[in-house]
Amino acid sequence: MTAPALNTSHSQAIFGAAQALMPGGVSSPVRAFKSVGGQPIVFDRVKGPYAWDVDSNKYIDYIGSWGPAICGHAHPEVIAALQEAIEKGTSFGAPCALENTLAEMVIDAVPSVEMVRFVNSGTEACMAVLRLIRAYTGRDKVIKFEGCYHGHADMFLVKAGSGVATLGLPDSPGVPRSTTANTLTAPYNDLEAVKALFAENPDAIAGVILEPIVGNAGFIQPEPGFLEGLRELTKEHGALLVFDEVMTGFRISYGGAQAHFGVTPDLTTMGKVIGGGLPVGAYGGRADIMGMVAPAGPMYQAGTLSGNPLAMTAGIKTLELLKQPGTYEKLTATTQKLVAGIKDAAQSAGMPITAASVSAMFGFFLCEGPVRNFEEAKTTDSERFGKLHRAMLERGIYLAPSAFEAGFTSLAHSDADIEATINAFRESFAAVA
Ligand code: HOZ
Repeated sequence: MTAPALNTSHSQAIFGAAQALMPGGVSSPVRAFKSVGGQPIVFDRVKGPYAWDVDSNKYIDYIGSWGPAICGHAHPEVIAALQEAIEKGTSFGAPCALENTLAEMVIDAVPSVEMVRFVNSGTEACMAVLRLIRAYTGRDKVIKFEGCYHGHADMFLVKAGSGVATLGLPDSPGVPRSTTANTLTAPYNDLEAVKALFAENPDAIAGVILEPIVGNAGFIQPEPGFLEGLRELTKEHGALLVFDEVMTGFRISYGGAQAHFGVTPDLTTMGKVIGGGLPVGAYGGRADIMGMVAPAGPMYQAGTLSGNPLAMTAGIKTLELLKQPGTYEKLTATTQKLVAGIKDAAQSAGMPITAASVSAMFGFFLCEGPVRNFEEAKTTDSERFGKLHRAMLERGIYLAPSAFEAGFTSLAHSDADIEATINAFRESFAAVA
């Protein structure tokens, strides 16, 4: 069925004007729609599972601000808590009791976390955790995986996922070779490659960092034994294991991917959900390692807005909502229904697909699969994905504008929303087949 024409004239005018004001017209690359063609829509407001653009078009949103909106956008309880908190000020630059509350909640929930430091973004958390593992072990090298994204700090911009993968960029200019000389890479799900790196670099590797479920090269799950193998290997070589749970923290389960898989790293980075939609990141882990962080120890890291009362308030309220019984069962059922519908719709249109979900995180690739690493992810039909993305947008569905980003559902997505989305997939797959 042909979709009604989408009028995005106001979006186009605003994005046009933005070109002269901000590089590429955006504050972060993927949202510019470069890899899917067409122009981005400009948002006006969000509520529950929906987003409205400046032309008053309504979309069912599967990005959720790239993860934070797990309870639905602008949840009334989060908004009410923020309204109360804002009366007391927006930033103290001094200790506040709310930090203790959120820290206790994170420590209670996440198996690896005995102490935590709040920062303002996932990038900041990963940057700091790398300094920390180097400080603690006295070693310089780190292993990361191809297609994993740990923010845009220099030493992680090697075979990185997210926008780097979306735009097909080589490793970024401006990053000195000397900075990335200590960043070693391996294919995801390849324990033998990691073993080889440890053998080639005896007593030199500070740690291994990974997304325990990849969300920045599309959605890729760890194969059975992979996380366990990394846990053993790091222990054996006196290196630290770091889970980057910026996407998966409080999304895969209340205790994150580490609770879901039963593998406890030494350190964890977080972001997105723990900020309830405000800018927050955090890193935490074993108390003896966290004791290295200034002012308890010598490893320096600081931030003027870190632990600010608004971000803490939104995070606390969001975690309180997530802690209610049945939350993750509901998220899982919603997402499984969506993914089953996507698969069925693609198959009915005779299109190759591989799709999966865990809890409120999902993804699909337009290829036969299986997809176990970034090389295999790249076999997805990106050109057709671009057309599919446009067809879905015309039918009121807002998907990540990249074949290499995961999708996110929320507690606010109803059965009717999922059914409407599956119908849109049916029509869109047929339209682009
Ligand atoms: N790095 C985020 C996606 N994994 C944000 C993308 C954007 O807003 O451009």
